[in-house]
Amino acid sequence: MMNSAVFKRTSLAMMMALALAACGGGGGGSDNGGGNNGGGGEVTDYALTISSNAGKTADTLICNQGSKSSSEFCGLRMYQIMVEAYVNGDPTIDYDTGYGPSKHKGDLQGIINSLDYIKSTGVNALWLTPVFDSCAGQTADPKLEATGYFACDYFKIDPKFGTNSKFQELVTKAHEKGLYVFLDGVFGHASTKLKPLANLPASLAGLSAPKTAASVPNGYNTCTASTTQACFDYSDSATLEYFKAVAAYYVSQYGIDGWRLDQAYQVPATAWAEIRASVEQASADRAANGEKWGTLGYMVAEVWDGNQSKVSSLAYGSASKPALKSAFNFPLYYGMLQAIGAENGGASTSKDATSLFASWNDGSVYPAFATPNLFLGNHDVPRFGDLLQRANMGNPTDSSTGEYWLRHKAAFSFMTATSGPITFYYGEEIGDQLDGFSTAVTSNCADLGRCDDHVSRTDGKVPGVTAGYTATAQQTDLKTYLAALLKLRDDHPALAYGSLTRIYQATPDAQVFIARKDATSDNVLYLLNTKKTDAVVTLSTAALGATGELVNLLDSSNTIAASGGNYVIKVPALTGSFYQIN
Ligand SMILES: [Ca+2]
Ligand SMILES: [Ca+2]
Repeated sequence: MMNSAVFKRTSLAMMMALALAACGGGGGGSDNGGGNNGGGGEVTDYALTISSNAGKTADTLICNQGSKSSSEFCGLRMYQIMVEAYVNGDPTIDYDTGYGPSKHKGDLQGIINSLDYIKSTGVNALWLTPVFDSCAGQTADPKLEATGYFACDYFKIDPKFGTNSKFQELVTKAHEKGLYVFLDGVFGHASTKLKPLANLPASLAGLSAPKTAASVPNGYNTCTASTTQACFDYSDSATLEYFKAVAAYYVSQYGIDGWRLDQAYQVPATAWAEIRASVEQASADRAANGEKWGTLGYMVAEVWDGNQSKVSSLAYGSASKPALKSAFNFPLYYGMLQAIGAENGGASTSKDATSLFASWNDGSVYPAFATPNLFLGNHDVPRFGDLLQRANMGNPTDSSTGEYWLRHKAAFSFMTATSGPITFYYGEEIGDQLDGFSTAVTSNCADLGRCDDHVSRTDGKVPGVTAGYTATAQQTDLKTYLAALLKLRDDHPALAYGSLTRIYQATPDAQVFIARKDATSDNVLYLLNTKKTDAVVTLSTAALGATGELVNLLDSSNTIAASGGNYVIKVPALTGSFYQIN
């Protein structure tokens, strides 16, 4: 979770940001690339002519193979909830302290109360940050206890969040609404107050305690024991057996659908292979018993690194020795920030659409089973909205067609067009940000709750559930757009499972990303304009590989027929467009 060795991409385009920052999203732009904007103030649409395509790429990964049957994981649309911050459903149990700006009153009842809202965003899965007992009030850092990332009892739900039966209620009710449930597994480190066998279920009688060590010498494990954490030693087989049992138990007993795995590099890849097998067996046993839920067995690693090779070795293992089959796509996350938003370095670091398919994030080094999970933010990084504000790329007071909201929509559209699982951090659906925060706080940030690595943990905002919260028109518009995108993704296998053929993303202007997605008979053209000027794309039928009519999938009244061997497609500034290829 925190204190990760962050691989941060540095910008090559700091100066470009000044040119980009000058204009609004509504047509007042000066960055039209053609140099023909002098004098009258009229902005000519940016024109591109494309007569050939760049070819099929990255179709070795399992989600890019055009088949829905290749992996159910590819269709996941996850919603991450920071439990301690999200929604206060039970005022008798509150942490009242923690890292970040929320009031630290969140609990399981608050999530149950919010399930209809969560479902309405279009997601089909929940990821809850850790919910196990963290021995509140007993350790050296009470704020850390609230995060859940330092558990003292893996078999007891945190009394500050609810009870074991309340957790079962949450899983059951989420399943009734068609939502998978994933827990957050921290299997490399724990609370200094660890009591691993205190509430051991009868079905696991005889299980030995995992072994802890002051410092774990193995090269894979970056954990060092301290006044706030214990470290698990996987050189002792008891440790592996313990976590195999924990991981399988929540599938068997509660019917969870899998795990998100915190700081996955703290557990050796060989151990992950065995823990994964344990979860897969428990999931298969439920399926054999006729259970509908608790049968997916999805496991996704957090290896916070922009270097694909490190993600590959620490999370995926190798083709001959697979470890985990999915990992968060940090490399492409950084690519999205560069192309559509900004990294946390203060000034704008906007590059161009080439960051969306660069050699450092194109997935080419991963084994074929790899299932990267793309996200736009999480509890450890500033929210996308605050990064936009930091880089002077818009504000939430912008109109719904203003830059702040368009950049959110552009990022959501790119995620929608990317094969494989995707994850939204709570509040992104409404473009949430923290009022009064945009610049990085360097002095006393922990006490202020405004360090970059926890400032995104704002209170959840759920209409009708969160007292005093009413969505603005812009927030409602963004959430409605996201729901439409996610329905599109559900309806069109080309989006979540399709191969990707890159049509254009190069000179003379690299700020428009154009690709087609294909899953047998489902064929979609996706165009993303990362410029602040509308683009008119003249696309040859040869480059697209089709001659039939194009139908805008978000506006069926918008159809485009080829004429003279070309399609002429207008792509508004900072907008992603989807067309059915006929
Ligand atoms: Ca509470
Ligand atoms: Ca802000």
